[in-house]
Amino acid sequence: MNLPSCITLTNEKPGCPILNIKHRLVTGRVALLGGHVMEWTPVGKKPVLYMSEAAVFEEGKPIRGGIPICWPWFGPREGLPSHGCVRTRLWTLAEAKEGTDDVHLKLTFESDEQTMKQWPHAFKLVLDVKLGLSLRVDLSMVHLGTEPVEITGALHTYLTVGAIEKTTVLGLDGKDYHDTLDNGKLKDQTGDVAFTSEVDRVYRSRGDVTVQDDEWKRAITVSKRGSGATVVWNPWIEKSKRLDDLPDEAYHRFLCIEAANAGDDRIRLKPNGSHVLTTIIDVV
Ligand code: TA6
Repeated sequence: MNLPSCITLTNEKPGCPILNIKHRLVTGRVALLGGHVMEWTPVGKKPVLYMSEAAVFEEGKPIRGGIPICWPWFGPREGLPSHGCVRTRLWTLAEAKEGTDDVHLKLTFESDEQTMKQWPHAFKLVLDVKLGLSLRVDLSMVHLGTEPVEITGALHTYLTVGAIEKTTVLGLDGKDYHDTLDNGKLKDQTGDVAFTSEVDRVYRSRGDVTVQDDEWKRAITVSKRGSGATVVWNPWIEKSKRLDDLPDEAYHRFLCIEAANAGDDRIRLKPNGSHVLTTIIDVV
C-alpha cells in the first residue's frame, strides 16, 4: 500500500510493524500488532497516551500502554487470554489517508482458525483511528456466526499524567460501580475519583469524564459512544511490581479510562448484527 508522506512503516520490533505518523498537527504511532494505538501527541502538547517503557512487542503478547483492544470479552476468562483474543494478533492496514487536519487509518481483523478455538464464532472487526488535535477510535464489530452471542470489550486507554496523587477524575459523581477489588460489589461514587491505592472499577456510565492533572496543569476529556461502562484503573504499587512489562514506579504516571461494554453493559448480537464502540480523547 502506498502510504501518505506523513507515515513511515518501521519494524524495529521483529514481527511488529509500527506506523509512525508525523503530521503538522500531530505525531503518533500505531502498531499492527493488536491494532494498537501506541502514541498520540497533538502539536505543542505532551504525549497523551502512556506507553510502558518495559512494553513487549511480540505476537501472542499484549502491548502495555496506549489503547489495547479488549474484545470479544473483557477481563479474565478461564483457560483463555485476558481481555479477549484480538489484542495479541496482527491486524491488517486497509487504508491510510492524510488530511489537512488529521490522519485517518483503517485497520481490520477477521476471525480465523486460531480465534475460532478461543471464540467459536466468525466475526469481522474494523478499527478507524483519526489522529489530529483530537483522537477518535471507533471499533466496529460484525458478528458473522450462526448463533446469537453476548460480547464485552473495551478500548483500554492508558493516559499519561504528571502525578497520580495530584490527579482526579471528574464526571462520575453519583454513578454506581462494580468494585473489581471487592468481588465486583456494587458501590456508589461520591465526588471526584482520587487515587491513594489500587483502583479497579467498572462504572455504570454513558457520560464523558475529565482527567484533571494538577501536576502538569492540564485536563484530558474522554467521551464515548456505544458504551455503558467506564472502567477506571490504576494498579498502584504492589500490582505494578507484579507486572513484568511495567516499571515499578510507573503507576505514578498513568491511569486507564476505558470506554467499555463490561459489567452490566453487555452487547447481544444476532447473526449479522453489529455494534460500534467509540472513544474520543481531547487535551486542554
Ligand atoms: O481494565 C482494568 C483491568 O481489567 C485490571 O483488572 C487489570 O487486569 C488491567 O485490566 C490490565 O489487564 P492486562 O491483562 O492488560 O494486564
